[in-house]
Amino acid sequence: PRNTDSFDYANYHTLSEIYSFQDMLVAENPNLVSKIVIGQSYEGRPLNLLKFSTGGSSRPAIWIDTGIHSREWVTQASGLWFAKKIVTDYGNDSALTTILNNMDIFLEIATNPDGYYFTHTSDRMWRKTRKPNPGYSCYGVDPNRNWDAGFGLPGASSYPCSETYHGPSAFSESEVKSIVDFVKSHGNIKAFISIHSYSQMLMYPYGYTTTPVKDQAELHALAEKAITDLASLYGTRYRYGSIINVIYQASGSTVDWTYEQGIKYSYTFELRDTGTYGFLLPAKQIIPTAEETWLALMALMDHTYKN
Ligand code: ING
Ligand code: ZN
Repeated sequence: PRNTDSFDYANYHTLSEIYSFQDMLVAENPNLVSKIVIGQSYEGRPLNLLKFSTGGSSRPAIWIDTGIHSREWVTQASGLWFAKKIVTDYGNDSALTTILNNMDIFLEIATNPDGYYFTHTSDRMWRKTRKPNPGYSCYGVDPNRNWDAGFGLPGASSYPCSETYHGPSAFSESEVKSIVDFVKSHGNIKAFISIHSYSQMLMYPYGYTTTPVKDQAELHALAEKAITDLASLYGTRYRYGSIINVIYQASGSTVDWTYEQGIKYSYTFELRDTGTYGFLLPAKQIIPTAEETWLALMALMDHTYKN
């Protein structure tokens, strides 16, 4: 496509198509969208953020990431749709316009680019990063077990060939460390939303312990509102609650760390479906998935703005 209007949101795209989409969106919307390179992947690919901002400096911000697990293709595809939705709705949808007149949105679509490339070229079911593990013939660390919140506790594996290998140390993966450095240096991120698939769940911390977070009541009520809005479009049913209660014990995960950094509205999604197609969700479900998820994102962002 020559522009983001003719981009095919209803199909899956390669990494290079995602990168060119990002550059097109910036070129078309120079007063709203910019690209920030926060680092590079193990194999040297750029880690790109789209920044949606109408001005100010270090405004309170919302973070959204997709694709930290490379095989979860509906998440990167939804991220592309969200990016276009933001530029389309700004100035037209009053709720989103108000949010963007006061806050910035950061969107990392290809959060694990090496893994995503590998899912297109070698192994569609690749989840982890692509860094070699010294002394082993298997590759990669689980970037959702590599964060310094309960790092290495039960809910991750110390075996390098495991799909949930936590890595040699917290933040060993540049894909993770680059986000950590960005979040810390920004210092004003109010909501952090990390998007996975599949299982249809909306969860908040913790994953590594059954101890409830101090904001449990508020996070639970907001999750219920968000999944109710989501279901209003196509009837898609989500479960919600803390990670450890809703899915399983998981240590070193993204949003446990962001919550412990003081980002109260730390949430993680598992998008469609519940297992019929799993990671291989048919492309015809991309737009409906993105549309319904957007309603939940708006609920989370609107509450963040108002609190
Ligand atoms: N599931 C997640 C995983 O990393 C999860 C579940 C999400 C755990 C968020 C902790 C935090 O195991 C998938 N599908 O990746
Ligand atoms: Zn995942």
